[in-house]
Amino acid sequence: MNEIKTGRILKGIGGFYYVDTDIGIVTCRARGKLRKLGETPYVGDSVNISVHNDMTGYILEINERKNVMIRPPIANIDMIAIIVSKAPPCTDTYFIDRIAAMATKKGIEVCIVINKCDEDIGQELFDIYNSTGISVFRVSAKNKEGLDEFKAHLAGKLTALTGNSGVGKSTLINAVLPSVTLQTGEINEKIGRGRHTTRQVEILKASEDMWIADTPGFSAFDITAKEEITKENLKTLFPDFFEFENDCQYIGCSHINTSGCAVIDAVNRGDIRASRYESYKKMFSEIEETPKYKR
Ligand SMILES: Nc1nc2c(ncn2[C@@H]2O[C@H](COP(=O)(O)OP(=O)(O)OP(=O)(O)O)[C@@H](O)[C@H]2O)c(=O)[nH]1
Ligand SMILES: [Mg+2]
Ligand SMILES: [Zn+2]
Repeated sequence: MNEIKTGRILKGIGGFYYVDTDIGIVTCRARGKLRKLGETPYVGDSVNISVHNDMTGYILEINERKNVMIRPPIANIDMIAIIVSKAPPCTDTYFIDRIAAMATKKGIEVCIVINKCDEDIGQELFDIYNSTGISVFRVSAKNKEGLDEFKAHLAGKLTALTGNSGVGKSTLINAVLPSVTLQTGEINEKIGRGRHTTRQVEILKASEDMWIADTPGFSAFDITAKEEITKENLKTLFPDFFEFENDCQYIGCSHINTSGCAVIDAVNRGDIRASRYESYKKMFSEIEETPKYKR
């Protein structure tokens, strides 16, 4: 007898999908009809499946997605945790700001985790992002320090970890979930970068309402909200500008080279961090140069 169940895809390997249901993990293939429709199940998808007695089954349909990322492929994320570090491989603020803006465009909550605080507490990064209203945590995944506050923030969500290779995403998950042993990689000492140890996205279930996804390093991570970001709406993705922009002289001020711009004044006073404004300008000119973003 086949039973119909709904569950979440935790992992997909070689045409098999591991679906978490209330009767356990079911190993599924996608039904031929889905493939014909060109529908690819993603990790994170909520799916309806038909289960056999031996806990194998078929994915019948993919339920509507809240959001979806293409590289790495993952759906229905509640939060993106950007893992950063001031110790090698040092994270560039522009990368952080791009991910934060794109996630915000998709309506996905963002938090920032400064890892490797045993080597460098990342004071500058902490100050910059604390001033944006984004939640910032400081941890050492290696020494298992500072984890409680971050863990509390994960409750009730599917959180995808992202960040440049070698920043410690997999080490952090191993520290947060003692039952898990993900593979981690050394930093290449010559170039000070990670080695892209994690190659696939995988969701780990921390508890009944807490899910964490390990993902490959940042270079493979693109958020498809790109094409929805325009010169007009870009500033709405920088919450640290909000309290100043009502005082701009021009309605609809783009905060680029305009006189009477209260955002530029705030940058000059140090009330908005220079690196944040630099990222804004860089994204703005990227949009100008590419009238229609392509994937
Ligand atoms: N000093 C220090 N080293 C750490 C910390 N966390 C991770 N590392 C080290 O950083 C290196 C990379 O860690 P990973 O967890 O593999 O990094 P990752 O972000 O998963 O990298 P990719 O899978 O390549 O994207 C390893 O040598 C870890 O031991 C930390 O808190 N402090
Ligand atoms: Mg990894
Ligand atoms: Zn302005």
